[in-house]
Amino acid sequence: MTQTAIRCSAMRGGTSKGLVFLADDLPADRAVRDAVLLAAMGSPDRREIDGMGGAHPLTSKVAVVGRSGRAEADVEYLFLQVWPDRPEVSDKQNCGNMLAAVGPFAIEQGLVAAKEPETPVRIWMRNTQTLATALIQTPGGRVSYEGDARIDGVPGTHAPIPIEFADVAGSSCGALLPTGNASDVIEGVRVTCIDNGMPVVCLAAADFGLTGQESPAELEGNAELTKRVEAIRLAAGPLMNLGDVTSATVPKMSLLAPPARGGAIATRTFIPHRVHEAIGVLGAVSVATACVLPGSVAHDIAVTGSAAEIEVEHPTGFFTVTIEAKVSGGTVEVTRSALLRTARLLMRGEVFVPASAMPGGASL
Ligand code: NQM
Repeated sequence: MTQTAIRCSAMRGGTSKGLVFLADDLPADRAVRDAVLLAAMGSPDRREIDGMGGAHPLTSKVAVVGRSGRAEADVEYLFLQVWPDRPEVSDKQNCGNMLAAVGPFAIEQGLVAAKEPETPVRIWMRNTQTLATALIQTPGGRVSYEGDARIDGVPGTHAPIPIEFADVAGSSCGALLPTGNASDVIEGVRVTCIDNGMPVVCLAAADFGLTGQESPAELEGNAELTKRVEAIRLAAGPLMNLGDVTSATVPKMSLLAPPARGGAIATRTFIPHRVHEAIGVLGAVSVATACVLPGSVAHDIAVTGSAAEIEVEHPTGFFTVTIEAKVSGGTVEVTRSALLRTARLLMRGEVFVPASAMPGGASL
């Protein structure tokens, strides 16, 4: 069969993995682009056997990177979630994990000149129209992936990639608290709807008869639970200014419980149908923000001191979020959030899609 070759890199970004493309290498037409990405990943198919996708939302991701014309940014990053088992590509959410791969990719591809010994890369996140700055290790003017930074959910250690967000509150929902309340009752359950970079519905695990220490497989296998959580999600969507979220990957649904391992709060997060083996980056930022918000479901459960670091417990460890916030009365204003990720270039080359998926592409 005649196939079309498209340049791309396979990268791990944080606890996620996917393909990273230069914007110019993909079709400009959105429908054609999506058909190409579905073919590249092997979707729709639960196993994504005929493509590069990893058969799980966390390993079926795409980042599209190009130069930015904005004064405040070096590059632009569009995140696309390729559903493994549905012929759908969604740009309705951001991804802070794949974001970690963007800086190294931009330097490797010559979009940003490396400095000595590290290079800040200012990234305009197109999904949420917000800015992140990632600091990439570039000793000798080359990206270094080696180092002693460890993030839970990834074996071994790698070069640290600290990432800072200036102001991501309300980036998808229009407000940090899109319903205007620190807590609401939806489908009879008390919830906190919050968006500090990722729309998240915070729920108390105890309200579902859970400890919050269950494994992702246990939670996914609990049909009654998944039905209730999805009913709350569908009702929360319009209340969070997200409209009908039936086929959207947001909001994320985070079941919260008191910390069990010395952190601030325990989480189990539906993203939104599979349960995350860890927690998403901006998802963790939203949960951490809820922890310091008086009157929220998270605030009532969390054990937080006065330190700016919030240790979010998840199924495979901890996610530490640094939050600088002004809490006054019942509101919170987050002035800065920061966290640590790592990333690695896994493969660079060409991905092949059937020529029928990309009419006019260079064929083999
Ligand atoms: O919340 C998973 C991930 C994510 C998204 C998800 C993410 C984020 O772990 O910023 O990173 O919640 O869909 O990659």
